[in-house]
Amino acid sequence: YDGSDLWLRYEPVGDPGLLARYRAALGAIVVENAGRTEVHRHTANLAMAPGSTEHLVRSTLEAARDELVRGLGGLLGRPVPVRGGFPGRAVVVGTPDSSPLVRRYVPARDLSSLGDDGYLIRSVSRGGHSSVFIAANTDLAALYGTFAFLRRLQAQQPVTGLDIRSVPRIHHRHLNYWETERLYAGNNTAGTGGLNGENGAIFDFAATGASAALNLPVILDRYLVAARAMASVGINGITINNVNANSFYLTPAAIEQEAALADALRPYGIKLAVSINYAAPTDARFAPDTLTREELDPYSAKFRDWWTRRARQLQAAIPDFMGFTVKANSEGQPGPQDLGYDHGDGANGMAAAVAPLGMRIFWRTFVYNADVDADRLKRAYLEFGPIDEEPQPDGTKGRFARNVFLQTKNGPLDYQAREPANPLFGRMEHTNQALELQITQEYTGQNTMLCYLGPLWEEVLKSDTYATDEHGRLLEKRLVGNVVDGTAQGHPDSAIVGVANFGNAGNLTGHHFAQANLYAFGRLAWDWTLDARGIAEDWVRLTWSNRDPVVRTIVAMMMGSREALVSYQTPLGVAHQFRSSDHYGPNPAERLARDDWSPVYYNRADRAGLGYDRSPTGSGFTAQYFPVLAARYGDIETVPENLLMWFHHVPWDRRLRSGRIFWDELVYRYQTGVHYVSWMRRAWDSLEPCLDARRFAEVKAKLAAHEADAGTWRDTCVHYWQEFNGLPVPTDGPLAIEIVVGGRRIGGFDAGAPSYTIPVAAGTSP
Ligand code: BDP
Repeated sequence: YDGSDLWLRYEPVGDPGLLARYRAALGAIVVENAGRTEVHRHTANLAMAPGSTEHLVRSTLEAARDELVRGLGGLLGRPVPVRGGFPGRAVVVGTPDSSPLVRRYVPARDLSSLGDDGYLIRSVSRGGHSSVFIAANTDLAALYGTFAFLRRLQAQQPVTGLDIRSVPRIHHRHLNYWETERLYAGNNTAGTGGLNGENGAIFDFAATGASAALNLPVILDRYLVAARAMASVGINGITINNVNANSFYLTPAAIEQEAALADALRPYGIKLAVSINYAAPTDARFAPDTLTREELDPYSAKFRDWWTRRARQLQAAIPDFMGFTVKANSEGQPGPQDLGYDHGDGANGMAAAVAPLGMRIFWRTFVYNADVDADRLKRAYLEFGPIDEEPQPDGTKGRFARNVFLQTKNGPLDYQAREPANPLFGRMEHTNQALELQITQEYTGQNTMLCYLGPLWEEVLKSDTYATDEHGRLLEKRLVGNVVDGTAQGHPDSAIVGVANFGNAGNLTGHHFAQANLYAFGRLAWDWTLDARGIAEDWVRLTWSNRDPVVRTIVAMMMGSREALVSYQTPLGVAHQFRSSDHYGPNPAERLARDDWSPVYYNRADRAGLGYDRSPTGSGFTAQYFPVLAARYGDIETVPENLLMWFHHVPWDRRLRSGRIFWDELVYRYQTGVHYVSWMRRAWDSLEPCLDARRFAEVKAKLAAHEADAGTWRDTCVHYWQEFNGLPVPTDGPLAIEIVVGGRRIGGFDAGAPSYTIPVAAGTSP
């Protein structure tokens, strides 16, 4: 088995008793009126590659029916027939609109609170037989319910006596697809061509040529696996190109291909958006419809009309096109500031251009400029905060238009393995905010290291902003997740975005365990209150095995993996020590032309100590947080140790909570991280008899490289710090590693004293 079906494997149920029960309960599939909507407009461009096991479906209900045929057939080890009528012992899928059975057996009031995306799964008895109803208000939600039901069987949970209801907390659950730029995920060079040498991307566009059919059919089967995987966890949109945007994606040749892609993804509820360059109107490819640089004025009719025309073209080909993602005045990209305007002017100009078409603008807040403020982290709030506060003529506050989302990375720096939450969350009261997480492992081991990001995201989503009202009183329900889902500030619209890791590798993500990050993102996007451990367990059962010892071991490996990575790469809050060429290996000594791209800028190593002082006596960045956090982070006595160097320059001999001095503690952390990887390698080896040969061997090979590279991180960093402090490296006693989640020990290994604990998902709150 090569991993190419991700978690949609549908392996036959191994336990004979359970198999018999499933077979007895699930005798037929009933999806009334499955073929009634025709959703393909560009079908001429779509065809499967010869020998593909995927096939095109025409409607969402057809996708649900086919998934049940595939899933139940696989799990039950024999075909389950599709039937009309009401045969009993059936799985019935539909909406009141599509299905007379749903109208008859599911009371309308039970559906009324499900919204457009929620579903219910319930057992219904009739004539001595029980059937399972998967019902919703829309076909898409019925598809979500179908996947959730199949997940139950995959994880060997009961399928009788069901009464399940699930509604997502966040409306827009999107991926941003950037692998075209640096290929961190599963890529090899055996692509079929692709735009500008962007081999390795899953969406493989032909740069030239009249026919949109040029590359699509060859890889359509892979798109459909990706589409099913996305839909199975509720992802409902994707921005298909890099944020450092190439305007090709707005040209007619590209739009024709995007339309074909949109058609293939539409039955699965995945809508398209495109990243744009603010100065696209000046691009010669649009001649004679081009503007001059001076005409990029966001208030001018010329500028707005240009974008309206582009949006119209897209909408004509893709009726449900979502809008644009914009990286402006960030890392050299053009933007409204080039003409003396601010982000509010620029975002609103574009928003006005697309609002009549029902589209949105996702405007990124990833801005920094160390020439203006010495501390790069301060820039985003300085640029966006005042616009959010600005009084409006109608008496309200905040200038950003309603159809603008500000898209903000979880931390104030750049997708590091640990960051405090971005201070923009909680402070931007009057603006729609989308949380942007990085699924692809740019800074977390890329395609080589096993790093489960669930704990990182859980930590962020459950971080308290400690927001206060105008009297300084703490407000209720102000976790980052509450801000993102709109409940904290009463925003009706909400969004979360994951920068995704599909490539053209057979298993789509390169490292088999990178699939877990995609899965976890989707599950958390649906319900951010879930815990990362439970998600990991689900994923392991769906992807690897249902045998309890195997599940326990793999979950334990995953749950400690991120904390281990933090330990051997950037322990105790030192950030961004990556070599600039690839963001994979270490280079703490690197000094680049730009200060704020340089590891030395972040580590500030000197004879006195290590770390960046952002306290009131340093850069003062801590003041951007609400008072509780500002005080906690600003004081070296109270800052959480896992963020120590994020906020303070720490003396080498400072005594830490373990009783060790800072230098010794630092070295122990590096050691611990490497030891953990060695333990993961041994734990994996112990699973050989229980796992399929190919994937076992592939992960084994990755873990060997992982272990070596973790050692390189430790050695490079420790030796470099030593050049400043001249202190001896403390002897490496054997370590006992415990993996503790939420106070509960879930695994670890004992190699003798001194004992050492990796606090998993301990969070940055106390
Ligand atoms: C950085 C990446 C760069 C992205 C940038 C961004 O290295 O490729 O363009 O983030 O988010 O981490 O815009």
